[in-house]
Amino acid sequence: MRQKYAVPFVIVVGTLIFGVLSVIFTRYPMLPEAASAQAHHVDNAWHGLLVVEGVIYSLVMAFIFFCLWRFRAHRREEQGDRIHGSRGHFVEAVWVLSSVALTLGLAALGSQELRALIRDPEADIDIEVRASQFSWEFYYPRQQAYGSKLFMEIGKRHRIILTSQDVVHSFWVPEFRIKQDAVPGKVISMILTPTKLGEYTLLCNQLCGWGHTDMTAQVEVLAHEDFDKNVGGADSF
Ligand SMILES: [Cu+2]
Repeated sequence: MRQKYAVPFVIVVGTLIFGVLSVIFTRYPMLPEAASAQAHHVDNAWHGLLVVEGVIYSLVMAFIFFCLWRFRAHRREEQGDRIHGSRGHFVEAVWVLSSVALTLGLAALGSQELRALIRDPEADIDIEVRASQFSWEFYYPRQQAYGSKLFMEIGKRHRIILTSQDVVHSFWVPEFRIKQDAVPGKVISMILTPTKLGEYTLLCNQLCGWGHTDMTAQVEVLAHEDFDKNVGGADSF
């Protein structure tokens, strides 16, 4: 295959590879179901990144296949054709400038979604979440109730007020997407709005000691009446 076929080859084979990747990622999504109002901001950034990475990966792989074929060793030769010279400065300039543009573009996309996530700090329900090696405790100041299971009300904005008693932990419910570290000596808040009823698992997502993998808690998203029943009446649950 001649060198002049490099560009059409890379475009055609790259498109094929990207097509296959798109089918795989669409049929087997990597993210669990989204169950919070904030999730789509994270998903937008994730999918944007995935598309950009998919395009670059496909083009690079297609170019590698072209080079493997074009510069292979022929019979009785120990080495394939040597590459004499290159487009030098032009190729380098294109590579550097497109990398800078890509990095800035992705940073802009990420910061736009991040700004949308932290824009409105108003909340309907406050929950103090205390992390310690290796358990979680939840306290509802308005109801003066506490417990080891996190109850949330569907459609309401919850202010999760995170503290840690010892080392750095991290609050993460994969279906809600947002992850926030709990840092000793600091009070850190984030807003979560669950949008689907059901049970989920809260994981600690920061290696915090021997019991780290067991540092989980049940999360239940309830309708208004059930939430009041579970949190309102009792001092602890
Ligand atoms: Cu941990």
